[in-house]
Amino acid sequence: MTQASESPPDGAAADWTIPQGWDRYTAAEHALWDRLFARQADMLPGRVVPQFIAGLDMLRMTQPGIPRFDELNDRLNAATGWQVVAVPGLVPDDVFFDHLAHRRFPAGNFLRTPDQIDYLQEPDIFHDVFGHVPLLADPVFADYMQAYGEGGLRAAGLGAIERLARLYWYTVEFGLIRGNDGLRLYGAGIVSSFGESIFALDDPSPNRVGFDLRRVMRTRYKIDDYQQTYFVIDSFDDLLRQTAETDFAPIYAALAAEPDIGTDEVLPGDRMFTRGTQAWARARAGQS
Ligand code: HBI
Ligand code: FE
Repeated sequence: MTQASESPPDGAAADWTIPQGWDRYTAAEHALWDRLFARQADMLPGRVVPQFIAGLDMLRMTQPGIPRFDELNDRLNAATGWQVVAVPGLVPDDVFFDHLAHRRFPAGNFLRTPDQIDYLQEPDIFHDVFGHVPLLADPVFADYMQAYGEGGLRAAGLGAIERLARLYWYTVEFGLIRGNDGLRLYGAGIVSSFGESIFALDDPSPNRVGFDLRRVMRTRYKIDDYQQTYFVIDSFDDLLRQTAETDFAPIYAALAAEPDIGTDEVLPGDRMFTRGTQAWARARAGQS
């Protein structure tokens, strides 16, 4: 992911947090949030994991306008002990992990501009709050996110942050989950994107592969296009069990001897849900 500079900008606390500054959002920004919200909320039922919709309802995120973090936090804290804190943008890895380990989710306080409605690189408040926060109201996913932060702090000491960044990417940001009636979305990078919410589930291009911790930690990722491979978990319980109850140090040591796996590669041991055509990625490559 993008590197952030090492010391907090002017006006930010030592842990990089800033006030949300809710009063500064303009009417046009509230209207843009509502437009983004309506577009996703209309499409996601039947496509997203049910816990996501339950979280939107429980946190009253269905009310119009950009949410106030203080109100959101009253409900979120009651549900799982998590809270949302405002940050100016990407924060350094160790700062990010420390917040998660303490059940604080750092969210950008700014909203994208209308010309960035479908894509922007820095995580804004729509991605961070609409995409990430609903699942923080789910007790099992909430524990996974804390365990991820704790694992990140340990990984930093072992020089293995890139391994954990891949795990985050392919679960928290771009994960798919098995439902009773087919695959469902849960990754925040997908559910906050109109195009990828369709692509990740319905397009014949990408591979959809059963989640395997070591496999995921060896797999590179793309940050500037739809994913070429999505990994499918069985349940949040299973994800939590495979990570929180695993000692990563010996895995990092073993993986050091193994080559990285390309973004579109399929391995003999992969549990395939879909073998993708990669037509999308090939067409993109042909354009440039
Ligand atoms: N900072 N604000 C913010 N949001 C992120 O998702 C984020 C970050 N800093 C580091 C980071 N993510 C990743 O590099 C880690 O997940 C590895
Ligand atoms: Fe994110």
